Amino acid sequence: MGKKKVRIGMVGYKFMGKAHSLAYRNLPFFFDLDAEPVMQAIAGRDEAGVKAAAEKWGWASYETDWRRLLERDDIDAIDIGTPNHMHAEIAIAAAQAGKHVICEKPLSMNVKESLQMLDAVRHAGVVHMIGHIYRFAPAIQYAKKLIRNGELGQIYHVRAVYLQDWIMDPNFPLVWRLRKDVAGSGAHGDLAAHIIDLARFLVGEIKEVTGMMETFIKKRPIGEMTGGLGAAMTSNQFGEVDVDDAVAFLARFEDGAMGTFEATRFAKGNRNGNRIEINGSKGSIRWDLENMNNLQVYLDSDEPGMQGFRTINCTESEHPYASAYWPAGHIIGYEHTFINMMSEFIKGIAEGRSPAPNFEDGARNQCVLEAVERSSASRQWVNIQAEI
Ligand code: SOE
Repeated sequence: MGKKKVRIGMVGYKFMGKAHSLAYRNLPFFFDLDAEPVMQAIAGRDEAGVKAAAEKWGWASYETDWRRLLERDDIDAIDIGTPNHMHAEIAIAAAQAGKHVICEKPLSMNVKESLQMLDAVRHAGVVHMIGHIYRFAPAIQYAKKLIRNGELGQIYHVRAVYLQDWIMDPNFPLVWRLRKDVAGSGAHGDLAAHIIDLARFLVGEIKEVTGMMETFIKKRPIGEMTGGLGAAMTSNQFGEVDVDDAVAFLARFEDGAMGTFEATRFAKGNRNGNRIEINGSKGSIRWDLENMNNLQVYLDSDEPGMQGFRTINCTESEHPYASAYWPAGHIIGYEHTFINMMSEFIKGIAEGRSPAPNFEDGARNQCVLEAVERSSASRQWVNIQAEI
């Protein structure tokens, strides 16, 4: 008997469209699962663009209206890689049409929408997942194992930053990622959402936050994204930037740890500086995306005189996902985190369960995002109210 096929319909064909396409293509090459993805159809509004993407990345067909994907009975799962303001509408419609769904982060524009999305997938009984890829780096998975096994002891500190610099030029245009009506927020939903996910995964739930947000460049020429993180001006007119360029917040975790978080697109020289350090009563870990295979570990149990941070190259068979690829020491990269994530999505569909991170994680993440926004506006500490 052949493998179960999971026929994917993907919405969006820019940066995330490319990353997800590559993951579906390479998944059966590296993972031997009971089911495999079929790249059935890709959707996008611009016919020339979506057709070219379909041909280049290997999709069997294309549509110029995402709703067509939901009407087709040769599609089992919908993959959403659109700008954020479309996530809720597509995900809810997909669930109502009985399709499994994977959605890019942040889950939605606000908590209300996230809860509606969660309600829709639960009600329909479909498998759901959100695209927080960084928890699928073998080094992060291994850090989780160390923390779960108590190797770090009681966790006292979480110190996380996500630093980029790609919009610092004042002439970088006002693209969808800088518009509140399309993105919801700026560095906050784009970058802080990732480090919140890492912290929730590794340490647990956040109880309360106090934060500040800043927009350094308040007007920019109108423009649009051109693929990846490239952009072009489409007009000489200027528009107002109504999202944050940077955010910082303090957090208290339910288990007593304290956290500091910073996400910015204004940290010169930092192209994709996603870093986290966790300190416990018996040890610490440090991770840096730009050196993503390495995990730095300090353990108090090391003999005196030999104590210090050691660097573990997480490419050994003990490190989750690593053995799907190459022999030890043969490193993997950014795109492999997407393949690892898709392996869980496809497995989840075959087994009829929603793997983490799913819409519940997305909604809890959104509760933290929204609490930080409220705290920044009110200059008060805000409790996380997760009605989930
Ligand atoms: C741009 O800031 C971006 O591509 C984010 O949108 C992604 O979520 C992050 O993984 C890398 O940076």
